[in-house]
Amino acid sequence: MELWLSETFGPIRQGWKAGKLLYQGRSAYQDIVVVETERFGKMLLLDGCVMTTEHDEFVYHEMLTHPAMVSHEKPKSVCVVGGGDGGTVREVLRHRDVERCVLAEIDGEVIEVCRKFFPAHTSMLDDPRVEIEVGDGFDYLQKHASQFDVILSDSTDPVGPGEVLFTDNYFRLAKEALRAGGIFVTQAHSPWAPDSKLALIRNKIRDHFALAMWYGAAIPTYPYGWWSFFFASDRVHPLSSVNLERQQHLVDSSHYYTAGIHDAAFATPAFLSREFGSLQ
Ligand code: SPD
Repeated sequence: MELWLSETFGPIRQGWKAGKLLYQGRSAYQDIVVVETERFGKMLLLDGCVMTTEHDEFVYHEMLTHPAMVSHEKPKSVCVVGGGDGGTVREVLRHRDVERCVLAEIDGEVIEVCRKFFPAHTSMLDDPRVEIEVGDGFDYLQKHASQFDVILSDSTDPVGPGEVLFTDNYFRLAKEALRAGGIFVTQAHSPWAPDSKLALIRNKIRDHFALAMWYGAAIPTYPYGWWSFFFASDRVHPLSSVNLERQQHLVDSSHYYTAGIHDAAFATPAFLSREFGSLQ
């Protein structure tokens, strides 16, 4: 008998041939499931939404992290909001300038489950530069004004515990938690989603930052296989501020991120510009 696992995302359903159910539990915030899949290895789902898999995680984690990190002149202090699986922290620590990386994750059980089932994701969580803050990322930023060079919002989607991380107040706090010249990046849904919140997210970010640029990446296990991010800053432009030497060093050991991918990711397909207006 074949077992299939699926995620329903509005009017579409994506499925994966599944194997063993490795973990199923309920934390104070959400349902946590880890399951074997044939093509993507172990998969983590929170409240039924795919968060990460062993075999395609590098796309999302590299693309959430590196465009901002190579564009900042010296990213010493970084905060990852959400991201309890550890993949984003691992990518942040590939940058030699980083002295401090705070992981502000609301659900400590996600971190523990991932430590057990996703050792490659969590491999850098015990690095001395990492501070793990189990608690509300929103509250954390509120208490830490002007501390970070880069803030990466590695949230769930804008429903449930992740909803607050797409509000106007959250974007304001992110801005206030940055030092001058800082960069904020958030994941931002699929551009194909019929209820796509791209314009809403862009507008809210632009209320607080001079620049909010959309970029995309192909992520096979996320709904529609194509995902969005916003790069926000007051003075750093991702296409003219890249440190080429640091970028090349990174590319040598990346699985997805390259100089070409960096530039191409910021190109907006015509239908998106027509539907949403300027995303750049
Ligand atoms: N629809 C899935 C979006 C998930 C974004 N965050 C994933 C966490 C991986 N570190």
